[in-house]
Amino acid sequence: MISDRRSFLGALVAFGASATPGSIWSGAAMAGSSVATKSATESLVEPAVLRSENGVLRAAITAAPGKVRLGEFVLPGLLYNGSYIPPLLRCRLGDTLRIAFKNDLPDQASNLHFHGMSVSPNGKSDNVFIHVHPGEHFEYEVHVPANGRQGPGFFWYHPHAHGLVDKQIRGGMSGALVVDGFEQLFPILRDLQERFLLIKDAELGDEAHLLSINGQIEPVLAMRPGEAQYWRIGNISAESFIKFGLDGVRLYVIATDGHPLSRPSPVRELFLGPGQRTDLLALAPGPGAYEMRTIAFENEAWRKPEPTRKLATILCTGPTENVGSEGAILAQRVQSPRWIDEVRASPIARRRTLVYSRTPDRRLFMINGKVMEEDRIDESVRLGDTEEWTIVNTDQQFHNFHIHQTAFLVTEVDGTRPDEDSLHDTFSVPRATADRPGMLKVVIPFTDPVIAGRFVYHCHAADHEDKGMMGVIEVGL
Ligand SMILES: [Cu+2]
Repeated sequence: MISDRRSFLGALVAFGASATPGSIWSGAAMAGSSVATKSATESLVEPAVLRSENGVLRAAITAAPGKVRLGEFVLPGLLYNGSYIPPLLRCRLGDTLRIAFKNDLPDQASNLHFHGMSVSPNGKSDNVFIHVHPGEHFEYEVHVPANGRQGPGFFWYHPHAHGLVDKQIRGGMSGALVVDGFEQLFPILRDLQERFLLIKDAELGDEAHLLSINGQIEPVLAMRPGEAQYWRIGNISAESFIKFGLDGVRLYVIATDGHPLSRPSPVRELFLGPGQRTDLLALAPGPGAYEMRTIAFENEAWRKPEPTRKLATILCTGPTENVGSEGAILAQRVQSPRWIDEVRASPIARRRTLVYSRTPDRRLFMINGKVMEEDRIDESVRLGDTEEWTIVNTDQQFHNFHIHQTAFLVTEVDGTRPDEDSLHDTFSVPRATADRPGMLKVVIPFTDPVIAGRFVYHCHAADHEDKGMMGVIEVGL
């Protein structure tokens, strides 16, 4: 739309982009304002990695304003260590994360949250009630239990200072966190190339936005014909619900939000709300170029779906590989006990209902009619209990449900019972229709002693969370 293009040019001038207007778009800035850019031919770049050594992951992470270059655009960002894709943190069960966090943002508090981790919410650990003010340091010390519910998997880190989260994640403050060892569950992974696809969404003004993978616009992923690769895809954007699929390449899910399936499960398309991750085996077809594209869907009843757009190109060239035949993939079975089996076998100690709503002017988003207050405890839960929570969405747009320190089992979505083979820590709550609210039912284990304490649950569309759609839970004896 023309108005978008004009304001866009204004933004580009303001932030010093060097592109000339004629070269900025190969496609139009579409209705709904997703922006198509010139096709790139850049190979996908893996994020930089920081690994634990001798049981300790030492990292210094500084939040500060900085410029972000995304394809042809230069934008003002809020960055960790000056990078739109900050270091991927890799540790193992039993390790301690010692992270020196410095807030060099000039005007706003921040902190760190370790999304999806079953670790302590107290003290210097994964404590979202810590506020690190501008100019201040905080030394995080997060112990990853060797023998708790926490297993190997793909998680992420981002700020959680209430009211400021959306702006900071959208500016670039989010990165990947991995607990290594997943290959012990799926031995085939030992032979495969591992790739991270970290999806972010940058704001370009006037609702125009720019989806990227590893900070790249429409990157190229090289595969050999017939090759299997290990893909770890994370939606680490602030608030985007993204449905997408691939031509040609066959996909088999092996984990959701870091939690293993019992066996690889073929999938044709993926729907990842903000905060969700999935681990997949990707099996390349014959030689050729294939596209990863978004799939249009109606996120908000009052807005037309955004048009489909390209996310990446999969380029299959070179000699044929034999490593990843479909038979070898489908023969994989997780032999060790899984947390999901414990959750399924646990009696429901209590049922609760959370009703999501908002004010018509969109200034307040609520759970059970209340906006978040850090000093109020909304739900008190007994350690050791497993509960069933029903999230009722009265709003005609998607929200999602995320709870800190524990995963959950999805048992019902809008009246249908999905055949779930893995746990989640974040899951989309369908929007209301004109006739009835959207509904998600989950079973949540509060069984790991390490999670005792005070933490939060919320919609992970960070704008909604900032505007109140969050509650405080206390798990105790
Ligand atoms: Cu929401």
